[in-house]
Amino acid sequence: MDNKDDMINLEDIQVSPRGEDPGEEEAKIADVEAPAPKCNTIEVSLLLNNASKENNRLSLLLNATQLNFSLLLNNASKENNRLSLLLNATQLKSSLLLNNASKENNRLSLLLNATQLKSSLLLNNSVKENNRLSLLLNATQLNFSLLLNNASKENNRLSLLLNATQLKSSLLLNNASKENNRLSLLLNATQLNFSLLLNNSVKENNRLSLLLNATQLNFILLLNNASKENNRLSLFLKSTLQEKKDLQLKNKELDTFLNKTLKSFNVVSEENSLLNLHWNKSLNTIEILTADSQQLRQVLNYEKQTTTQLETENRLQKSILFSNRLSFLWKLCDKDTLKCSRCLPGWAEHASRCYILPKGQEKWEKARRNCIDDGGDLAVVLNADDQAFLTNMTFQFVHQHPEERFLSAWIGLEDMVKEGVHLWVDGNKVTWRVIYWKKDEPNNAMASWDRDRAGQDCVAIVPPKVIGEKHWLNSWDDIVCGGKRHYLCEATALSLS
Ligand SMILES: [Ca+2]
Repeated sequence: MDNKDDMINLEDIQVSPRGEDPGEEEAKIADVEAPAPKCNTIEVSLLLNNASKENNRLSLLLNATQLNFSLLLNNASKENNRLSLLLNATQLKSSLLLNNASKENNRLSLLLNATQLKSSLLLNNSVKENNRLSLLLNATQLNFSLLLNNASKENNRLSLLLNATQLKSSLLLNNASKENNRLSLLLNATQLNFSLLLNNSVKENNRLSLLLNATQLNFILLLNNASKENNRLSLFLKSTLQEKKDLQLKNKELDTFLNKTLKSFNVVSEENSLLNLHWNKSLNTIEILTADSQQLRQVLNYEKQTTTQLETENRLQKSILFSNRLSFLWKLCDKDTLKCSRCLPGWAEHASRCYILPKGQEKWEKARRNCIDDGGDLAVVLNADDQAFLTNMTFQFVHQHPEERFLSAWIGLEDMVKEGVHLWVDGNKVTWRVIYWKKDEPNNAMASWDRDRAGQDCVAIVPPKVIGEKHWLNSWDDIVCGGKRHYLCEATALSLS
């Protein structure tokens, strides 16, 4: 804090202290007092005015001074506080420093003690080392004396060794002489051995030449074998080359096959793409068909409604049809399908007529009555087609009913009134264009059992053995009317027009 900024500068206040220059003031007073006494009142008022101004100035000065003093006092107080804080901090630091110094002192005293301990230990060690060195010195001196003693002993030993060596030399010389003799003996023995070895080498040479011959022989054999092996290998090489050629051919074939397969693959790919196109078209078609199907369902529903109406109408018509007045129709019509035949069930239609060949045999008259009861009569042959149809019916009946005894079947032709004049049941005579008698018929033969001697007046068709052969249509035979036979009925077919 700068206290100067807070202080009022006393120099800025223009004050002349009273009595600064008493001479000048006294001169002014003298100048005032010098005029006439008329001016005394004015002078006194001026003086009073001046004194009042001076008094004001002084009071202002006093106030400023008091203010400065109080500011100074305040600053001093602040400075005092700051100093006291500084003093406390300093004291704290001093105590800390003192504490640290004390610690350092302790540390140093400990270090000193440790150093003293180390020094004493070192001193102790040095004393011990000194003792050890003195002992070593003594030992060295002792060793030296011992070495000296040993050297003396060695000297003695060497002189003894010298003597011994000299003795050994003389002995060696002697031994060398002996060795010389031994070597000469050995030389002789060696020469003898050499001659023996020479002899052995000759023998060995012979043995080796024999071995050489055997080896040459073996070599020739091996050469022969090698030649054979070579031939075998060349053959193997040829076969291998052939196999190689075959394999190359197969490889070419496989390449060709591969190319074909690739072409096929391309074709299949193209077909696949075509199938995809077809598939897409099919999908479109399915969509169209689905729409059509919906339309058809609508149509179906309409048809169902129509069907219901028609069924209602049908029931109405059925109720009419099933009435007693029209009951005969149901012999010819199927009640479920309402389909009607022109002939009754079991009857066969031919040329707008209906025919039947019932099981069982009857005399001609009884047979005709049965046919009339069924709404018809015995069959009448009007032309070749009728004859072929009826003859075929008898042939088929025989083959379809092998359990039945079948001789022939009555037709509606007889000559009971006048022998030889054959009439149809419809009243017409037989014409020459429509006659189909079997060979040698009609012969009107008299059977032994025919007591009435009536002869053969009724005609029947005898089934042929084969259909279509020559004369197969000629199947009529006249027979005694009282004999029992199968029979052919004929009725008019229903006309729906
Ligand atoms: Ca006959």
